[in-house]
Amino acid sequence: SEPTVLFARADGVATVTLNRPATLNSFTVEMHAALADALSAIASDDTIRCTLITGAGRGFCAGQDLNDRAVAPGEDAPNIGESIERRYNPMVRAVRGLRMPVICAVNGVAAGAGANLALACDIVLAARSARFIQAFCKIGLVPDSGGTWTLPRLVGPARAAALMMLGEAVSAEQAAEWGMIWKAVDDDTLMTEATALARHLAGQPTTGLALIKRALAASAGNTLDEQLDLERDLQTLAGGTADYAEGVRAFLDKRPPAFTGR
Ligand code: T3D
Repeated sequence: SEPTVLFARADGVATVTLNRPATLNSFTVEMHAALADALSAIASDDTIRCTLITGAGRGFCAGQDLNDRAVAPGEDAPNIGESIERRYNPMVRAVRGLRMPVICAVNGVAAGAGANLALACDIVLAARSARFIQAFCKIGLVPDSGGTWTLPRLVGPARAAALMMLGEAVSAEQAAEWGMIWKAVDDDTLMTEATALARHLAGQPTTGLALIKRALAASAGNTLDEQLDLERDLQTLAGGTADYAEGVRAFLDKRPPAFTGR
Protein backbone atom coordinates (compact mmCIF):
# COMPACT_ATOMS: atom_id res chain seq x y z
CA SER A 1 0.00 0.00 0.00
CA GLU A 2 0.99 3.67 -0.44
CA PRO A 3 3.33 5.09 2.22
CA THR A 4 1.41 7.45 4.55
CA VAL A 5 4.32 9.92 4.50
CA LEU A 6 6.54 10.65 1.51
CA PHE A 7 10.11 11.68 2.29
CA ALA A 8 12.62 13.11 -0.19
CA ARG A 9 16.02 14.80 0.19
CA ALA A 10 17.58 17.10 -2.44
CA ASP A 11 19.84 20.17 -2.40
CA GLY A 12 20.02 20.23 1.41
CA VAL A 13 16.22 20.22 1.70
CA ALA A 14 14.10 17.44 3.18
CA THR A 15 10.54 17.40 1.90
CA VAL A 16 7.95 15.59 4.00
CA THR A 17 4.53 15.05 2.41
CA LEU A 18 1.58 13.78 4.45
CA ASN A 19 0.01 11.21 2.15
CA ARG A 20 -3.47 10.01 3.08
CA PRO A 21 -5.34 12.24 0.64
CA ALA A 22 -8.66 10.33 0.75
CA THR A 23 -9.19 11.53 4.34
CA LEU A 24 -7.40 14.87 3.86
CA ASN A 25 -4.19 13.45 5.37
CA SER A 26 -5.75 12.86 8.77
CA PHE A 27 -3.56 11.16 11.38
CA THR A 28 -3.57 7.44 12.03
CA VAL A 29 -1.12 5.60 14.29
CA GLU A 30 0.67 4.52 11.13
CA MET A 31 1.00 8.05 9.73
CA HIS A 32 2.25 9.31 13.09
CA ALA A 33 4.93 6.59 13.09
CA ALA A 34 5.97 7.42 9.53
CA LEU A 35 6.17 11.14 10.32
CA ALA A 36 8.19 10.44 13.49
CA ASP A 37 10.62 8.33 11.43
CA ALA A 38 11.02 11.08 8.84
CA LEU A 39 11.59 13.75 11.49
CA SER A 40 14.16 11.63 13.28
CA ALA A 41 15.98 10.88 10.00
CA ILE A 42 16.11 14.64 9.35
CA ALA A 43 17.39 15.39 12.86
CA SER A 44 20.29 12.97 12.44
CA ASP A 45 21.33 14.02 8.91
CA ASP A 46 23.55 17.09 9.02
CA THR A 47 23.47 17.50 5.24
CA ILE A 48 19.84 18.60 5.58
CA ARG A 49 19.67 22.34 6.20
CA CYS A 50 15.96 23.02 5.72
CA THR A 51 12.76 21.00 6.08
CA LEU A 52 9.57 21.50 4.06
CA ILE A 53 6.30 19.93 5.24
CA THR A 54 3.23 19.73 2.98
CA GLY A 55 0.24 17.51 2.16
CA ALA A 56 -0.79 15.41 -0.85
CA GLY A 57 -4.08 16.09 -2.60
CA ARG A 58 -6.55 18.87 -1.84
CA GLY A 59 -6.02 19.08 1.94
CA PHE A 60 -3.01 19.71 4.16
CA CYS A 61 -4.14 17.73 7.22
CA ALA A 62 -7.53 17.24 8.92
CA GLY A 63 -6.12 16.27 12.34
CA GLN A 64 -6.87 12.96 14.00
CA ASP A 65 -8.58 10.37 11.75
CA LEU A 66 -11.95 10.19 13.47
CA ASN A 67 -12.67 6.78 11.94
CA ASP A 68 -10.35 5.47 14.66
CA ARG A 69 -12.31 7.26 17.41
CA ALA A 70 -15.86 5.95 17.08
CA VAL A 71 -17.25 4.87 20.48
CA ALA A 72 -20.39 2.72 20.59
CA PRO A 73 -22.99 3.68 23.22
CA GLY A 74 -22.10 1.96 26.49
CA GLU A 75 -18.50 1.39 25.41
CA ASP A 76 -15.68 2.94 27.49
CA ALA A 77 -14.24 6.22 26.19
CA PRO A 78 -10.75 5.79 24.70
CA ASN A 79 -7.89 7.42 26.61
CA ILE A 80 -6.96 10.02 24.04
CA GLY A 81 -4.61 11.71 26.50
CA GLU A 82 -2.35 8.75 25.86
CA SER A 83 -2.48 9.45 22.13
CA ILE A 84 -1.46 13.06 22.85
CA GLU A 85 1.41 11.92 25.09
CA ARG A 86 2.69 9.22 22.75
CA ARG A 87 2.10 10.80 19.34
CA TYR A 88 0.94 14.42 19.07
CA ASN A 89 3.24 15.91 21.72
CA PRO A 90 6.37 14.11 20.45
CA MET A 91 5.47 15.26 16.92
CA VAL A 92 5.34 18.92 17.95
CA ARG A 93 8.50 18.59 20.05
CA ALA A 94 10.28 16.97 17.10
CA VAL A 95 9.27 19.74 14.69
CA ARG A 96 10.16 22.53 17.14
CA GLY A 97 13.39 20.75 18.05
CA LEU A 98 14.81 20.55 14.51
CA ARG A 99 17.99 22.64 14.32
CA MET A 100 17.07 24.20 10.99
CA PRO A 101 14.23 26.23 9.52
CA VAL A 102 11.02 24.25 9.04
CA ILE A 103 8.74 25.57 6.30
CA CYS A 104 5.12 24.50 6.06
CA ALA A 105 3.41 24.71 2.68
CA VAL A 106 -0.27 24.50 3.57
CA ASN A 107 -1.75 23.28 0.32
CA GLY A 108 -5.36 23.05 1.48
CA VAL A 109 -7.52 22.80 4.59
CA ALA A 110 -5.63 22.47 7.89
CA ALA A 111 -7.97 21.40 10.69
CA GLY A 112 -7.50 20.31 14.30
CA ALA A 113 -4.02 18.97 14.95
CA GLY A 114 -3.33 19.63 11.25
CA ALA A 115 -3.74 23.37 11.80
CA ASN A 116 -1.54 23.29 14.87
CA LEU A 117 1.14 21.18 13.19
CA ALA A 118 1.39 23.98 10.62
CA LEU A 119 1.60 26.62 13.37
CA ALA A 120 4.46 24.69 15.01
CA CYS A 121 6.60 25.30 11.91
CA ASP A 122 8.91 28.32 11.57
CA ILE A 123 7.64 29.79 8.31
CA VAL A 124 4.15 29.01 7.02
CA LEU A 125 3.07 29.63 3.44
CA ALA A 126 -0.52 28.80 2.54
CA ALA A 127 -2.34 28.43 -0.76
CA ARG A 128 -5.03 31.10 -1.14
CA SER A 129 -7.69 28.36 -1.08
CA ALA A 130 -6.39 26.88 2.21
CA ARG A 131 -8.26 27.36 5.50
CA PHE A 132 -7.20 26.99 9.13
CA ILE A 133 -9.79 25.49 11.48
CA GLN A 134 -9.47 24.94 15.25
CA ALA A 135 -12.05 22.16 14.82
CA PHE A 136 -11.60 20.61 18.27
CA CYS A 137 -14.44 22.51 20.01
CA LYS A 138 -16.97 21.14 17.54
CA ILE A 139 -16.43 17.61 18.85
CA GLY A 140 -15.94 18.52 22.50
CA LEU A 141 -12.13 18.56 22.55
CA VAL A 142 -9.44 21.04 23.53
CA PRO A 143 -6.99 22.34 20.91
CA ASP A 144 -3.81 20.26 21.12
CA SER A 145 -0.47 19.96 19.32
CA GLY A 146 0.61 23.21 20.96
CA GLY A 147 -2.29 25.28 19.59
CA THR A 148 -3.20 26.79 22.97
CA TRP A 149 0.41 28.01 23.18
CA THR A 150 1.09 29.07 19.59
CA LEU A 151 -2.23 30.60 18.54
CA PRO A 152 -2.59 33.26 21.30
CA ARG A 153 1.04 34.24 20.73
CA LEU A 154 0.51 34.56 16.98
CA VAL A 155 -2.87 36.29 16.81
CA GLY A 156 -3.46 37.54 20.37
CA PRO A 157 -5.73 36.13 23.08
CA ALA A 158 -9.01 37.64 21.80
CA ARG A 159 -8.78 36.08 18.35
CA ALA A 160 -7.37 32.85 19.74
CA ALA A 161 -10.29 32.45 22.18
CA ALA A 162 -12.94 33.04 19.52
CA LEU A 163 -11.22 30.78 16.98
CA MET A 164 -10.87 27.99 19.53
CA MET A 165 -14.43 28.29 20.87
CA LEU A 166 -16.20 28.80 17.54
CA GLY A 167 -14.13 26.57 15.27
CA GLU A 168 -14.63 29.01 12.40
CA ALA A 169 -12.44 28.67 9.33
CA VAL A 170 -9.79 31.35 8.77
CA SER A 171 -8.80 31.93 5.15
CA ALA A 172 -5.14 31.97 4.17
CA GLU A 173 -5.31 35.70 3.48
CA GLN A 174 -6.94 36.45 6.82
CA ALA A 175 -4.33 34.26 8.54
CA ALA A 176 -1.56 36.26 6.85
CA GLU A 177 -3.20 39.59 7.76
CA TRP A 178 -3.47 38.48 11.39
CA GLY A 179 0.12 37.29 11.54
CA MET A 180 -0.89 33.65 12.04
CA ILE A 181 1.21 32.72 9.01
CA TRP A 182 3.90 34.32 6.88
CA LYS A 183 2.16 34.52 3.48
CA ALA A 184 -0.80 33.51 1.35
CA VAL A 185 0.22 32.66 -2.20
CA ASP A 186 -1.62 31.58 -5.34
CA ASP A 187 -2.51 27.89 -5.31
CA ASP A 188 -0.59 27.12 -8.48
CA THR A 189 2.62 28.79 -7.26
CA LEU A 190 2.60 27.47 -3.66
CA MET A 191 5.01 24.60 -4.22
CA THR A 192 7.42 26.54 -6.49
CA GLU A 193 7.55 29.38 -3.95
CA ALA A 194 7.92 27.04 -0.97
CA THR A 195 10.64 25.00 -2.69
CA ALA A 196 12.55 28.13 -3.72
CA LEU A 197 12.36 29.42 -0.15
CA ALA A 198 13.56 26.05 1.21
CA ARG A 199 16.50 25.96 -1.22
CA HIS A 200 17.42 29.53 -0.30
CA LEU A 201 17.38 28.71 3.42
CA ALA A 202 19.41 25.54 2.83
CA GLY A 203 22.23 27.78 1.54
CA GLN A 204 22.14 30.14 4.52
CA PRO A 205 24.13 30.02 7.81
CA THR A 206 22.32 26.99 9.28
CA THR A 207 23.92 27.23 12.72
CA GLY A 208 23.03 30.91 12.93
CA LEU A 209 19.44 30.15 11.95
CA ALA A 210 19.28 27.41 14.60
CA LEU A 211 20.42 29.97 17.18
CA ILE A 212 17.72 32.40 16.01
CA LYS A 213 15.22 29.58 16.51
CA ARG A 214 16.47 29.10 20.07
CA ALA A 215 16.19 32.82 20.82
CA LEU A 216 12.62 32.97 19.50
CA ALA A 217 11.57 29.86 21.42
CA ALA A 218 12.99 31.18 24.69
CA SER A 219 11.53 34.69 24.31
CA ALA A 220 8.01 33.47 25.11
CA GLY A 221 8.98 32.67 28.71
CA ASN A 222 11.75 35.20 29.34
CA THR A 223 11.93 38.72 30.74
CA LEU A 224 13.81 41.30 28.66
CA ASP A 225 16.79 40.97 31.03
CA GLU A 226 16.88 37.20 30.62
CA GLN A 227 16.53 37.54 26.87
CA LEU A 228 19.38 40.07 26.69
CA ASP A 229 21.60 37.58 28.51
CA LEU A 230 20.50 34.83 26.16
CA GLU A 231 21.23 37.00 23.11
CA ARG A 232 24.75 37.56 24.42
CA ASP A 233 25.26 33.81 24.84
CA LEU A 234 23.78 32.90 21.46
CA GLN A 235 25.74 35.68 19.74
CA THR A 236 28.92 34.29 21.34
CA LEU A 237 28.17 30.97 19.65
CA ALA A 238 27.17 32.61 16.35
CA GLY A 239 30.34 34.70 16.37
CA GLY A 240 32.41 31.51 16.54
CA THR A 241 30.94 29.96 13.39
CA ALA A 242 32.73 29.63 10.06
CA ASP A 243 29.66 31.12 8.36
CA TYR A 244 29.97 34.34 10.35
CA ALA A 245 33.61 34.70 9.30
CA GLU A 246 32.63 33.95 5.70
CA GLY A 247 29.69 36.41 5.83
CA VAL A 248 31.93 39.25 6.96
CA ARG A 249 34.71 38.35 4.45
CA ALA A 250 32.22 38.14 1.56
CA PHE A 251 30.70 41.50 2.53
CA LEU A 252 34.10 43.19 2.59
CA ASP A 253 35.13 41.49 -0.67
CA LYS A 254 31.82 42.59 -2.27
CA ARG A 255 31.03 39.00 -3.39
CA PRO A 256 28.19 36.59 -2.56
CA PRO A 257 28.95 34.46 0.53
CA ALA A 258 29.41 30.67 0.32
CA PHE A 259 27.94 29.35 3.56
CA THR A 260 28.55 25.79 4.71
CA GLY A 261 26.03 25.79 7.54
CA ARG A 262 28.77 25.53 10.17
O1 T3D B 1 -7.93 11.39 19.33
C1 T3D B 1 -6.84 11.80 19.66
O2 T3D B 1 -5.81 11.12 19.55
C2 T3D B 1 -6.75 13.19 20.19
C3 T3D B 1 -6.18 14.08 19.17
C4 T3D B 1 -6.96 14.94 18.50
C5 T3D B 1 -6.40 15.78 17.45
C6 T3D B 1 -7.43 16.31 16.50
O3 T3D B 1 -7.02 16.73 15.45
S1 T3D B 1 -9.09 16.35 16.88
C7 T3D B 1 -9.84 17.13 15.47
C8 T3D B 1 -10.12 16.13 14.39
N1 T3D B 1 -10.44 16.76 13.14
C9 T3D B 1 -11.63 17.30 12.87
O4 T3D B 1 -12.52 17.36 13.70
C10 T3D B 1 -11.85 17.79 11.46
C11 T3D B 1 -12.85 16.90 10.74
N2 T3D B 1 -12.97 17.29 9.35
C12 T3D B 1 -13.69 18.34 8.94
O5 T3D B 1 -14.26 19.09 9.71
C13 T3D B 1 -13.78 18.57 7.46
O6 T3D B 1 -13.49 17.37 6.79
C14 T3D B 1 -12.83 19.67 6.96
C15 T3D B 1 -13.32 21.04 7.43
C16 T3D B 1 -11.39 19.44 7.42
C17 T3D B 1 -12.83 19.67 5.41
O7 T3D B 1 -14.14 19.78 4.93
P1 T3D B 1 -14.44 19.51 3.39
O8 T3D B 1 -15.92 19.77 3.20
O9 T3D B 1 -13.48 20.27 2.55
O10 T3D B 1 -14.12 17.97 3.14
P2 T3D B 1 -14.93 16.68 3.66
O11 T3D B 1 -15.89 16.26 2.60
O12 T3D B 1 -15.47 16.92 5.02
O13 T3D B 1 -13.75 15.62 3.79
C18 T3D B 1 -13.28 14.87 2.67
C19 T3D B 1 -13.13 13.44 3.11
O14 T3D B 1 -12.18 13.36 4.16
C20 T3D B 1 -14.46 12.89 3.68
O15 T3D B 1 -14.50 11.52 3.39
P3 T3D B 1 -15.50 10.97 2.25
O16 T3D B 1 -16.86 11.48 2.57
O17 T3D B 1 -14.96 11.56 0.98
O18 T3D B 1 -15.36 9.50 2.32
C21 T3D B 1 -14.24 13.08 5.16
O19 T3D B 1 -15.01 12.21 5.94
C22 T3D B 1 -12.77 12.76 5.31
N3 T3D B 1 -12.21 13.38 6.52
C23 T3D B 1 -11.96 14.68 6.74
N4 T3D B 1 -11.45 14.86 7.95
C24 T3D B 1 -11.40 13.65 8.52
C25 T3D B 1 -11.88 12.70 7.62
N5 T3D B 1 -11.95 11.40 7.92
C26 T3D B 1 -11.51 11.03 9.14
N6 T3D B 1 -11.03 11.89 10.07
C27 T3D B 1 -10.96 13.20 9.81
N7 T3D B 1 -10.44 14.05 10.72
